[in-house]
Amino acid sequence: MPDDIPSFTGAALVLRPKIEHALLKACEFPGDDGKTIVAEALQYSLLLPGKRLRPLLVLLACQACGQKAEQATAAACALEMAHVFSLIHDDLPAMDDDDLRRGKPTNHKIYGEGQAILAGDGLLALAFQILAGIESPLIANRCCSSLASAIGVCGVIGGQSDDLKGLDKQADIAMLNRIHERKTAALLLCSSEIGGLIAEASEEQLLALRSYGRHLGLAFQITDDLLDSIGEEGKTGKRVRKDAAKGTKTYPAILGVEKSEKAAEDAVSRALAALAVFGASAGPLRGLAQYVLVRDR
Ligand code: GRG
Repeated sequence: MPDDIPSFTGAALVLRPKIEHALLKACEFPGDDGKTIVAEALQYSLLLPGKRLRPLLVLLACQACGQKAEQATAAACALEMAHVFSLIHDDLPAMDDDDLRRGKPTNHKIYGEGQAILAGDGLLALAFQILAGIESPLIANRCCSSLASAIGVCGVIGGQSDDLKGLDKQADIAMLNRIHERKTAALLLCSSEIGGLIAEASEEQLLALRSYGRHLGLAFQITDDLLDSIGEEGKTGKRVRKDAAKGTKTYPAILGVEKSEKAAEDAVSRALAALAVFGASAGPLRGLAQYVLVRDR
């Protein structure tokens, strides 16, 4: 397999600062004079240093379809906002009850539960507002619809609901895949699809991007489980060994570490195969899939 990781890291080096700048601008709320606590609370979580994987995916998918990555910057911010909504809510005491995220105290530890709930809600509203503002009404409509299904009952929220119900504690691999297809992969699928939509990709390209995002999402979740099982808190910026302590079923808990690594590699191979319809313009997307296997945070 050719090593495309440098192509991804090179692109990420250029694009991450642009994403950071756009995120900062997108959550300024001039009409609010920056006075409400909820604006400060959502800025806190949004602007902490995340990997910015979903916005990068939007930009690189747009580039793979032959357009300038920067063309999709606003939509990329929307995807990061939807992601951070899910992180803030996931960390709440009623959900995963976490005190550390991106190396800092979780939102509710600083602002209290009520404000943290509102900060998540505010981010999701802003994400849809940004997508609705895309110049072409047809593309705006398809992007809003894509994000709504990725976040909704058949996506992240449904996956989280099954997780909360404890389904993952008795899960076999098929059930675990089903939870993570929604909880993790749905938003990565949506990110690559939205990048393609902004670039006015063909239906064949959109299909390829959806398949890529879905397999990438599963690979990403398996490595997330591996990082929880064998990674270091100092590097991941979140608590580790939580899954085993809570009895949550994970890929390494069911398959063992070696077979989980193999499952992640297989998912990456499927993600790469989906990109066969693209030429050199998808090099950074290929590199991103390979990077997921070696990431340490
Ligand atoms: C509360 C509706 C709702 C959903 C919560 C985000 C989530 C769903 C759960 C968090 C736990 C988890 C394992 C989610 C899977 C997705 C995932 C690995 C999120 C972390 O994404 P990263 O590693 O985080 O990209 P950064 O901070 O780098 O953006």
